[in-house]
Amino acid sequence: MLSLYKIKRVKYVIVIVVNFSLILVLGFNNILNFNSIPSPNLANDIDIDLSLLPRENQIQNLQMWTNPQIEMLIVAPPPPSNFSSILQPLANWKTKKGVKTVIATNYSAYEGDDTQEKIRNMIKSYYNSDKIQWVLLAGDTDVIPIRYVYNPDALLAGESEDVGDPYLKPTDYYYAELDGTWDDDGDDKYGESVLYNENGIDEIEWYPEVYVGRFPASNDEELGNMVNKTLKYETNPTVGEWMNSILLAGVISNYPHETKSKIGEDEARLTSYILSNYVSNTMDYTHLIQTTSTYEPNPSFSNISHASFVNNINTGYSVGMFAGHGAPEKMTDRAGSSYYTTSDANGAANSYMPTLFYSSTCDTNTYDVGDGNIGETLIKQKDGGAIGYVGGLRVTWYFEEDDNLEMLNRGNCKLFWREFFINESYQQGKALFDSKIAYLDSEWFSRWSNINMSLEWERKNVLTYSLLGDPEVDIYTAKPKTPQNPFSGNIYEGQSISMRIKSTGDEVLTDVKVHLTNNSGKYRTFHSDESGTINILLPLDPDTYYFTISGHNILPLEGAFQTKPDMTAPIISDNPLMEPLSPTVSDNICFSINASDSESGIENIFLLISNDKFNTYEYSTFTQSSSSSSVHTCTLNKLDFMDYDYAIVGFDYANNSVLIYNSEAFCFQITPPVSFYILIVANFSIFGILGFGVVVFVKTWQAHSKKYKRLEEI
Ligand SMILES: [Ca+2]
Ligand SMILES: [Ca+2]
Ligand SMILES: [Ca+2]
Ligand SMILES: [Ca+2]
Repeated sequence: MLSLYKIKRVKYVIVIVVNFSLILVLGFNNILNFNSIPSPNLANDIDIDLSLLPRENQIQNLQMWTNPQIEMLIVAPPPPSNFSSILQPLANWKTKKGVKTVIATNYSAYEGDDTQEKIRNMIKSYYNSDKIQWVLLAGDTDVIPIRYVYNPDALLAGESEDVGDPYLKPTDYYYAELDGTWDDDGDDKYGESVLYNENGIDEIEWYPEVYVGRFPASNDEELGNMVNKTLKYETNPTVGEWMNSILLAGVISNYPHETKSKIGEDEARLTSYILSNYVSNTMDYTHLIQTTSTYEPNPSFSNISHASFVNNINTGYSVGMFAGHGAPEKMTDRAGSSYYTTSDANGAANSYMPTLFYSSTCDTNTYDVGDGNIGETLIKQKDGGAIGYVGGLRVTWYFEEDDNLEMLNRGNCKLFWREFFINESYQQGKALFDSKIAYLDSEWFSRWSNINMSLEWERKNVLTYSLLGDPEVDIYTAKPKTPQNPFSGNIYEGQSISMRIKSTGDEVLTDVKVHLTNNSGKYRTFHSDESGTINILLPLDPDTYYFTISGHNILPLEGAFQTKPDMTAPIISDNPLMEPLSPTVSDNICFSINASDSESGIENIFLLISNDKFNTYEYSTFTQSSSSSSVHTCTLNKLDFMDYDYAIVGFDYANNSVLIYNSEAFCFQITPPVSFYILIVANFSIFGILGFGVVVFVKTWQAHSKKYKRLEEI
């Protein structure tokens, strides 16, 4: 009982102390409120440390301008080969448009059991340091060797290859898939599946890291032709309807009587699907097919003949495909009729209208065995033929009754065009390798537990379809537009530019990139967002910049502009509006000002607010009310009742600043709410005149406590 009483006394003491301190604090505040202490800084040029204000990170911006990553690697043979000097104009152009490109010839300096491994380790090293995206192998397989992997697909299927070794198959996929060991058990059999690797692991990881293509040149002239054709295609193409055209050809793979279901294998089903689902109205098309009696073709088509197919290719198409059978020197149907041959490729008359061609067949791209295959012949044509060729280096596979067009050849081909048209992977290497990823991730594998990458034909199809041509080339799907120069008028150092680039026909260009560089090592590429908006933040210091604007279906535009110095601080109105004029604790307070900077532009405007004459302050940022307006607003959430001073600080992007302050006008007071006075009055009435009040209060409290106590005891 005694101890309980003592505790209660401690409580009374706490209650008293709290009440006194409340009165003291409130009272002191009252004195401050109503008897304004003269500020030590009465002048308008107050001294405030602005270094804490969050600013545009110029150091980070400079970093992004001065440390461009390599995006493309061209692998070329070392001197005395002339290849790297022949490739230099292509590397220069890629770099100029913002794809920083390096020609690498010193692969022999890298680790590796053979040249292929050294080249791959060099690619890996660039990938690890710069996350390169594009790899162009510059040379035929006698110059830049291809990797042969253990892949006895045809043997296991009871078939045979038309060319080459029955066990070892060529693939440039080795240079794209950089994670796998490719020879985990070190038995010199590369790319073994879980069934052949000694440790039961797949030596290939399957997902590619980089997009790989090859210029199959064996001499300077061939390489020069491929470089020049690619440069012309990208920088100065012959503009015409061909750029808006696709040619699709599909023939019979099996007659009805050859199949279990007695339904034939019509590749026209594949071409029709691609046409209906992916091409739709985006391009003009020519659809040439041969069909069995069991297939009713749709949509519109013409019957294919050797002459019609060759003539169409010769008139010029941006993209084209053939699905059927193939051999190194011909594309055929089941009966063996040829629709295109190496001889036709040699006579390709589509000068300055080179095609990205996809051959969903066997063997038309056997560039490691001689040079007479169709793919190599088309890509080597001086002005016409192919800008890119995707085809198999060896036998490829399809399954009958592939209703979903998802297995092996049909899945590969369908997904290539899906990537190209639907996912807008118009760069030919991206379309091919992204389609391989899409195939590996497709339902075909997830639906069936026995369909996986231990199957040699699945491995074969992913490995053998290869790209001849520059993987980075952006393929036309329409007549390209010419951009207007967006860098007219005065441009200032450090300027923040938000632009949408328009064509000469005044349409906004949405798939566009702007590359800027100068002679003092600045280098940066800006990509448009979906609306076509590009946001550029220029570095400080006046300089001359060279720009290149490029993109999908855009003719590149090059030019230069000078940035001017910005020595002028932003202009900010000295009569900010404050609403409400007499704020209370329950008001949000809105400030608005007029602010502009006609050089580099307004970077940030801050409202600084202080209740101790700027010994300390808090800040809030103004936002522009609309992109075309000079009005900027800043809203403060409810404040405690106190006296406040405020100031406004504005920065432009060139680091000029202005401080707006007026010691007489830039202050306001938030008066206590009515409830505050009631509280004080209540406290005073409880305490009365100090000691007496305390006694009364304590006694009252004590009496109540006893009552409660008694209640508890009952
Ligand atoms: Ca091995
Ligand atoms: Ca990988
Ligand atoms: Ca060759
Ligand atoms: Ca300025």
